[in-house]
Amino acid sequence: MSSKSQLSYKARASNHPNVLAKKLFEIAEAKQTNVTVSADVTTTKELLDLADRLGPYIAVIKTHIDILSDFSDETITGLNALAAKHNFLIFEDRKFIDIGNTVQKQYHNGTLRISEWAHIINCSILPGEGIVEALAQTASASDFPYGPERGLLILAEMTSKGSLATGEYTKKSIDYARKYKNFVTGFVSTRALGDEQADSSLATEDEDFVVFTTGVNLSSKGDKLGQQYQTPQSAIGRGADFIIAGRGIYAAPDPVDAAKQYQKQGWEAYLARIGGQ
Ligand code: 5BU
Repeated sequence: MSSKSQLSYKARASNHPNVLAKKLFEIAEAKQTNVTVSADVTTTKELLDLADRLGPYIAVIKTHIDILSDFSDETITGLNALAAKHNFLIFEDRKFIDIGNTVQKQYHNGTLRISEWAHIINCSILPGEGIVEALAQTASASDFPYGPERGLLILAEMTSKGSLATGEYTKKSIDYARKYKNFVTGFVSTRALGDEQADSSLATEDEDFVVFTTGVNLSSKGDKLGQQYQTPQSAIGRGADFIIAGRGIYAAPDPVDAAKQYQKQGWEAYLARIGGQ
């Protein structure tokens, strides 16, 4: 577990060098929630409706914007307005995985204009270091107005059965995060990632990557397509700073009630981890 996992969100926000990590911890502290809802619905109306109803209980909304059947300017305007209204960040789970030149075009402009509205994006490092460098370059371009409010999570591990994001791949994820730490806010992983044979010469004393863990569900152990679940307690005990739940919340009989339940359990597990500071 990272040495910073035992600290409060407030302490970690206080002088975090990564602007987006600081913002995430500030939101978690202010709203007393570490829940990210994975809003995997397929129309703009459903997405905005969920974002508005669940907004008070979540820190982040995670989207798969390409599954919407009716994506338009209205989707972006609506999401942005709700993010401001409820003080949450938007994470587009696009999982970029291509050569640098292509991902720059997929991230910026294009039909989905992801760089305009998604505070957080993620990528696989399967293509090598260039993908991280390319995305960081786009976000720091002098004509890109949102630069400081953008961050990248490296997909260091996956929750699905038989995932190949392990071993050397995970170690390299740590190396690249360290090398591009201004833009890399943290990881999507099933646990906090320590040194484990990554290149420790790249580590700094103030290193504090944010860990997002998907596959969190209170009532199921998995699905029929290889998804594997753990509870909020287990994810946070293993080092998750933010827990991501999809069907456990949006497909519950009452999504608001479910969001409140994940918020409560996630927050209690966090308090237990930091020892009630
Ligand atoms: P679920 O309904 O809670 O199973 O949804 C999980 C979400 O997290 C879904 O949007 C996936 O695409 C996403 N996900 C995941 O399940 N596992 C992973 O390792 C990663 C993302 Br990365």
